[in-house]
Amino acid sequence: MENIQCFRPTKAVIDLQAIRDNVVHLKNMLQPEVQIIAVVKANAYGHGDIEVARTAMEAGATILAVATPDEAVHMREYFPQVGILVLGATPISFVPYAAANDIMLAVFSQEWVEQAAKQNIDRSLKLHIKIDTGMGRIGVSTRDELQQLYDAITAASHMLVDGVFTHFATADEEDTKYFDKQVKMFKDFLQLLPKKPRLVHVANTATSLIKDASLQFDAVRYGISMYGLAPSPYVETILPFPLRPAFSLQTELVYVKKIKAGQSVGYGATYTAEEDCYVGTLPIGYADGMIRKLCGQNVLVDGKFAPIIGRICMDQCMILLPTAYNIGEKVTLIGTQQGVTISIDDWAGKLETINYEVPCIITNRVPRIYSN
Ligand code: PMH
Repeated sequence: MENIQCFRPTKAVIDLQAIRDNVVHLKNMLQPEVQIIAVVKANAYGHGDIEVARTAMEAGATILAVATPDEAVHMREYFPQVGILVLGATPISFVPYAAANDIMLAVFSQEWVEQAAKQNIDRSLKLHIKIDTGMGRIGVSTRDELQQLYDAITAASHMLVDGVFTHFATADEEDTKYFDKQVKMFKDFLQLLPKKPRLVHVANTATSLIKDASLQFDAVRYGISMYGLAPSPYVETILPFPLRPAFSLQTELVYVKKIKAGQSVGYGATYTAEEDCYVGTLPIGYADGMIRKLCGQNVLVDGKFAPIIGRICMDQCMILLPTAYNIGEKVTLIGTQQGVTISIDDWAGKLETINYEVPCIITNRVPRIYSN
């Protein structure tokens, strides 16, 4: 895809080579026959789903996972051949499209299967049974439910148990008690299936990076590590190889002025200069996902830290400059300038959240620009 034209200098620059390198490293950790499911839901964690999917597949991924039917349709338009799995719940109304377009669906309800079986479909629907081993989100959680679900699928013509999977709640933590319980339950449930489906998959990034290789089964589902981020501070300390973050956020100074001691900046006049200083205005605000909680966060100008001052506006915010700079000076909000880095993890700390959330909250108004 061509990089789109944008006039405002605010952009998220996505380093596709970083994603390629991350996937290649991840692939090297796997047994040769294990497939990579690239988790590209939520616009590839805010990075841009089509470009990330293409890059991940060039580097060795063979299946794409999304969260919703609509995301699956979007993927199918760009990738007519590749396996696409919907990880979340799917309404019955999507079943005909899924069958006709070879979309794999997560399934966890016998009633859903019975309803789906009544749909007019002429090609086999590939279903992945979701077992809830402790995440408490979606999935069958008793042996009876599993048995009934399995029987309902095999009784229906045009339906296939293509896969079985679960998701771990604490794979990124040092304490393995809860994780081990989930593993045991999954393995026990797997034994109940009369026939092993084509794709058994349980591992997310943390499971694959720091747990037993036997949990790779037939495929692993890589999300956060593809994007070059660690799933938790604990996993960060024991990464088997360095990850390369792909997401950076860039803009430019659109206005610079000198203010006098005592002058204030922004809504509510919450910042008042203690001495004469230079203030820069950036064309990015909370409508771009830079929410007001980021007040005080540093950005980089000329390789130097400059804090956001005053309240962040909808489309703009102000920074305290170390000295006078020209309009057009490059500003890095996330990324590296002259060897100095502000990371997604820095933002996550400031926002009191996890790194996963940060690129996801940068809204679509910020164009994603790709570098190779
Ligand atoms: N598999 C499932 C079912 C997931 O929901 C996710 C991430 C992954 C794999 C990939 O995990 P990773 O990014 O840690 O590698 N899902 C979510 C979520 O729902 N909220 O945060 C991450």
